[in-house]
Amino acid sequence: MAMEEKIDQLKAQAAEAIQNAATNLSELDDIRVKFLGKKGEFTSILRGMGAVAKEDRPKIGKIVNEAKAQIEALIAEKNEALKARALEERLAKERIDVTLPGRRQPLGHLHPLTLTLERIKDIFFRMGFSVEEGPEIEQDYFNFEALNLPKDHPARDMQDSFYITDEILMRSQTSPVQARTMQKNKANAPIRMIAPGRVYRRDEYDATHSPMFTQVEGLVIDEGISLADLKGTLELFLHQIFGEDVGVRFRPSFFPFTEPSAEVDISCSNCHGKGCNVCKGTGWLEILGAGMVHPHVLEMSGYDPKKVSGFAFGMGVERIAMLSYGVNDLRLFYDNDKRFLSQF
Ligand code: 2NL
Repeated sequence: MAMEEKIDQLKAQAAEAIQNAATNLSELDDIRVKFLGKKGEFTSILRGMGAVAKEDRPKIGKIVNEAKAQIEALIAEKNEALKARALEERLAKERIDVTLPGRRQPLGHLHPLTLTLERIKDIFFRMGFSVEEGPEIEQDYFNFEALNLPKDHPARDMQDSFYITDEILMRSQTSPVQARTMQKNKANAPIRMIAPGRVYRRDEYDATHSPMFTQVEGLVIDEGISLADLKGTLELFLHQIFGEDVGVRFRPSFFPFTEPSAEVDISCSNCHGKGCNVCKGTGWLEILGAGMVHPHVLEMSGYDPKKVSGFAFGMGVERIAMLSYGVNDLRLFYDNDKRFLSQF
């Protein structure tokens, strides 16, 4: 019978298409629509049933439905096979080699200024100094007045400051921490302290200046403290930080809060005293300011200059770091460029 032949033919076509043509799930779906869909081949056969003799209709209908069921089964089978193959492909592609070495987490480290400050603190700690801290936003009184720098004192120009109000400023030195410590202490109680921290001055920003830098100041007060103690302490410190063979010299100078005052130089590490462009031909590098605490400063903070005396000093941590690491531009410490920082 022509109808039965046509159904057999369609079945064979569908089976072949499913077997060979379908290489992925969407192609398989196209085949399903083509044969079994609403406008598909088998639907059109069922529509053509009008032309079939009445008594033959149930038989043809049965054959069509069986054929459709067989094709559906083939599609389901192929569907499973394609899914399994897709999964295999994905597993092969996304395979993880658990024997590969892990990705290393880059480890940070301390900033060169922190490293330098730690070395400075460690040297003074071993000489029995305590480490004191204080506010960066400071009262004019502690920053200047208590240090023998009254309001109209010309030496205030030396460190043009950032004022917030007439009475409040960004501290221009860490000496207010010493002044606060002295005033907190009982009268004439001995002091052996350093005050490290950030200070602010209205300076240019260039290779050797910055409006913000790190300072360490020190203060020793006790009965019978002399210039010999100052020299011995600072010489010991400089030999520990720059090496035993470094030369140290003291030059007379002026600070409003010390009398007498000195500037302390070390021999140039670049030319060992011969004179070069680093030391501007002198063979020496200025590294510290120091002096015997002015009697006014002692008195103002409740100490009796007839009973006790003291010495004080100040240094820039950036300058020490530049000299010990051979860095020629201070701005490198603040740029946060990892190519620079990773070298320490
Ligand atoms: C420098 C100079 C110096 C002081 C700081 C000081 C503090 C008190 C009393 C007396 Cl409470 N003096 N500090 C003394 C001499 C020099 O620093 O070149 N700093 C970067």
